Amino acid sequence: MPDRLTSKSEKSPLNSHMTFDRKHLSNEQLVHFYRSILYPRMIEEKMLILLRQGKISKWFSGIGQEAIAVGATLALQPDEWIMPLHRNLGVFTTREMPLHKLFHQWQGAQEGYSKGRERSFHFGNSEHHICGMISHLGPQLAIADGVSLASKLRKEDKVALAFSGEGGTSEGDFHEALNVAAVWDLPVIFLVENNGYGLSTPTAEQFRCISLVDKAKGYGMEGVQIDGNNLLTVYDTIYGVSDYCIKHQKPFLIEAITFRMRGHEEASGTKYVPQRLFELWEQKDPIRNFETYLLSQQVLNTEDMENIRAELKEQIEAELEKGFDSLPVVADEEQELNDVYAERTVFNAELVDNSAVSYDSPSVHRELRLIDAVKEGLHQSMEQHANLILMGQDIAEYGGAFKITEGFVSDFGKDRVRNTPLCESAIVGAALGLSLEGYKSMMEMQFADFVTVGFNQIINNLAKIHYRWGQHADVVIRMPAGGGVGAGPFHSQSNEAWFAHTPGLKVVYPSTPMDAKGLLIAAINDPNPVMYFEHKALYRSVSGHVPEEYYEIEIGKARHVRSGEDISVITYGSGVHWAQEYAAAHPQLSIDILDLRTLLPLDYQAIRAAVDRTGRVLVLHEDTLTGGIGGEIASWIGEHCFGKLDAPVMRCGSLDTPIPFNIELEKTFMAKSRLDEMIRRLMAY
Ligand SMILES: Cc1ncc(C[n+]2csc(CCOP(=O)(O)OP(=O)(O)O)c2C)c(N)n1
Repeated sequence: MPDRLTSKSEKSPLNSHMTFDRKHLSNEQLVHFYRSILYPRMIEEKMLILLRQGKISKWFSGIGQEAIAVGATLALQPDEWIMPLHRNLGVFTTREMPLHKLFHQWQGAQEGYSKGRERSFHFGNSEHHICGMISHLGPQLAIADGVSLASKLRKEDKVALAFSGEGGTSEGDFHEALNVAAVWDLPVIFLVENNGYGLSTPTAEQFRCISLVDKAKGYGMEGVQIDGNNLLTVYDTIYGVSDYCIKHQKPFLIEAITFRMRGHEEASGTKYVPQRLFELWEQKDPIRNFETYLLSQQVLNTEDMENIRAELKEQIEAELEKGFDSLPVVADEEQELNDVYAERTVFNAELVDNSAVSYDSPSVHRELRLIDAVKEGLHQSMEQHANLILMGQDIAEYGGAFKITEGFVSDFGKDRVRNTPLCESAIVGAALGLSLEGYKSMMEMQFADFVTVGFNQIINNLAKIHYRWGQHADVVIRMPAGGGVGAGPFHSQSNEAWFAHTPGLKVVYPSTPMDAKGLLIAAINDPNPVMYFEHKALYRSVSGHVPEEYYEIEIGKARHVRSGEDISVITYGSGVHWAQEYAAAHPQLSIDILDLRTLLPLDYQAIRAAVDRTGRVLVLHEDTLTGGIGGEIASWIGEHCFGKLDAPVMRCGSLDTPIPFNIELEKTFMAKSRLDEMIRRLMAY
């Protein structure tokens, strides 16, 4: 336990009498602290008026809890990351974000931090080292793991701090983030603001432990419960804890006891809270108590305080005047679409020129299995990018479930090839944290099926962050997918369509060894989150030419596999091989095959060309039929190429059932079993 944690006040946080211990803080510092805590309170008081006047839309009040946000921020260095929540205005003001810009943000104005795309505190800013929340409670915690891992890898003396409400501690993300931080010895402070209620739910209906801080022990970390309304206690604790975390390279859990003096948000009221609690906590108001202390220490007198208030009031008015002066939002479709993805700034055109990697004229012919091509692409990427970190279950010494990273630990070391606990959500979150700090990362899902437990981070954090506040997520998630291996409903799914529906992600799905290597390299070079699907049944069954050099296959470009005149099969992954086999077995039919290679973004030009070549299109995929990407492609063709069609676009997908274990059942499930019938129907049309 750090020395600085021994002040008297934190031992009995619920005593209504508040004692302050200034330790070595000078009068100037105390005055600075006073201004820092008063400012968000005065801003909020003003916001409550503006809310009533309909000038802002929603407000989550932090009145009564300011000592936590302000004390914590004062205790950290300005370049240490903080992941605040909806009541933590004090973090934003203490990091000196200009109020007029914050006000633009709250109004949804173009000049705000999220260009009007996000509400209230749901934004971040790397200049201020603040990564704001998404609406979902919990995912912010693991992002702190990631930025902290970055500092640890760089051997920088830094800590990261993530907030949670006591309600948020019930989320699985809380458990995962604390566990990963503990196992990886990351200097992260997890700061729980226990304000008694999660919306209307009191702590008695939220958890059964006596104190949340008791959970620390379960994770193998230290923890302390403090009076969250005592500014100096919060400051001193976090100052000391950050020292401890850095020195010992350990995480730490702090439970700050406080109370929410207003409703969950202004519209939700406080009827469910007994009145006596308000009366009790009124006595513990963090600002009034601090004022009493400053007066008693003769640091300030009442006139000084009045002057400070007047000065802050003037500042707030001036800032709001600027804040109200925003331009009307003019929606520009193109701009909106452009901001979904980060631009690739470091772009080596030579890598995607691909003359050396042509399928037709291989420089030096060398055959690799698809699995070896994935491995080579990953290995060369590790050599190329010193800042690329690999994470996944059993990927270090064991080499991963499919042995793709076998030998990587001896080549690149355990810092960069990291075994993870079984915490998919936290690892995706940590990958985002690494990206905030300029790292690239690749996470291996042991099986694509397990992505469901990391889904929220991918769909809501990685995919949306660039559009929301301009931060890229430089993350590749490798997804060993697909069936045909008799592995049943949870080790065989084709779940690419879940992601192809999510703006902000890129989805690639190679079918050949050459593409597997080139697309993986391209995915790692891309600053956006890329879901990289690799079909398990193709790993060892498909071999092909793979150039030795480091090269890319451009994301978003389909491959014309085979020319034909009768029918175009538009497909990807295993479908490419089914279509090729079918074409070889039916030489009387002239079959044209297009391998999409990327499912998001789709190569519409190549799709149009495939329609033009034959006028008859079958979209084929291993994924189940309903809601598969085939429906999207068929619909696009109907809309844009109707005049070129000689028959309706047809789809061949797998049965709309979970994927069965028994190999005979699986055969019937698979789209391949209906391919002949669908081609005959289409040709007969
Ligand atoms: C995953 C998730 N579930 C539900 C909600 C809806 N919700 C928003 S705030 C809130 C209460 C949160 O309580 P707590 O974590 O104690 O924080 P507090 O609001 O008290 O600061 C709930 C249930 C949400 N935002 N995210």
